[in-house]
Amino acid sequence: MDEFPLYGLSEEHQAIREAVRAVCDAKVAPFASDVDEFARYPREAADALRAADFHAPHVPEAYGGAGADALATCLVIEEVARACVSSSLIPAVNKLGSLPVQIAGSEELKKHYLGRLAAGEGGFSYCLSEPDAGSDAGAMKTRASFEPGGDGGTWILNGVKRWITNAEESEFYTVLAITDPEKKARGGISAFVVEKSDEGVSFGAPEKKLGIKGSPTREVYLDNVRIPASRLIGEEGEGFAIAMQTLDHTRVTIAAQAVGVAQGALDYALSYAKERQQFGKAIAEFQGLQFLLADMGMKVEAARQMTYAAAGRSERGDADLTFFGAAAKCFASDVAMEVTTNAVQVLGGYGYTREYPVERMMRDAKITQIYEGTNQVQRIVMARQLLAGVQSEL
Ligand code: COS
Repeated sequence: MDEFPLYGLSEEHQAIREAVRAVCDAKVAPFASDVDEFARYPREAADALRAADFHAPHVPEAYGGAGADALATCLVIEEVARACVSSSLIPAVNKLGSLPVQIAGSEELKKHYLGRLAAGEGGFSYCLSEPDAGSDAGAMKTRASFEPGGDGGTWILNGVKRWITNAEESEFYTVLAITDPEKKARGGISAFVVEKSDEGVSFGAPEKKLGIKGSPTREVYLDNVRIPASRLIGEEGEGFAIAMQTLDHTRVTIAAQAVGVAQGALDYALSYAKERQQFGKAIAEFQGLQFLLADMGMKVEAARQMTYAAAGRSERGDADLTFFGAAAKCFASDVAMEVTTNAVQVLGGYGYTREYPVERMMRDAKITQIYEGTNQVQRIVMARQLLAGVQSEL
């Protein structure tokens, strides 16, 4: 009951929002345009988030982390995305990459890797997708074969992972690989922790993207990478289920990112509309524009409420999280695309130039409809849940 007093944020959650916003106003927003313009890593944001312990807030206190719950983690990501979407991928992808360890890893793996992540010794990326395995994640070809021997044996990984956010920047990688080609997604895929420093790990050139230009996206090459058996996450064959369970939780964080960028664009459009004079008055006084702004505000708020509701389910591990994670991500990202596009419209010709931030926000928003499962995949996930009778009891 304390979590959502009178269906609002607790004082603790509000305080977290204010604290992140202060960091973002001072150390993230001022660099957002430069980061985009030069497609450079948001080093200032990374340092500031690390200093304030917002770089991987989800890591439990038991492993040296800030111990933020799912809603607090969403608030961090939302606020960072409001200032700079590229920077918001730091806390978001650190959660995505490390959640498999947190969900299914041995105590030894958790202590070692969650501890190092929390301490700022390296970021964590997630390697599921491949050149020919995007929506059809089960079609992956990366192979892990086992070689028995002293100390429990060795896993040898070979393959190519594509679209890996923060690749090369991160020290740690959760890698999904085939361990039984007959079974594939049904018991034939396993999850492993790979380190950047492992022999045989290398990276492709950064992708030249439409948006989130400050967040490096590269291929990850695994060429006879030999890792100890202790780096297997969970049991052999559990990898696909762990990967899907992870996405159930982290799709909520993408929804938060989408809400953040939409709010950033709305804030800018509102202040511009009050300043910009045409026909002798501020354009905010025209009802046609007011209707547009009202729709933007209404949709951002609906997306936010859905995201927070999904975050509550993520924190509690409710049975309908799969539906809510997909629904929040799909709805919020569609709203982000619409609201950022309309923010460009409010600014007219100015909005179409790089002198103003809304075109960056529009380009950044687009990815939220694509990654962590396209919105078409989200609709497949939702429909399956509905047809299976897994629905909210609210
Ligand atoms: N939680 C736990 N386990 C799950 C799960 C979930 N949400 N969803 C699936 N699984 C497990 C199940 O155990 C299932 O086996 P059973 O049906 O025998 O129980 C197994 O995984 C295979 O699931 P499914 O049959 O649904 O797999 P499909 O190949 O049909 O794929 C989709 C389903 C398309 C939904 C899935 O591949 C997907 O989410 N694709 C998008 C991937 C993605 O988000 N990529 C972005 C990469 S991260 S940037």
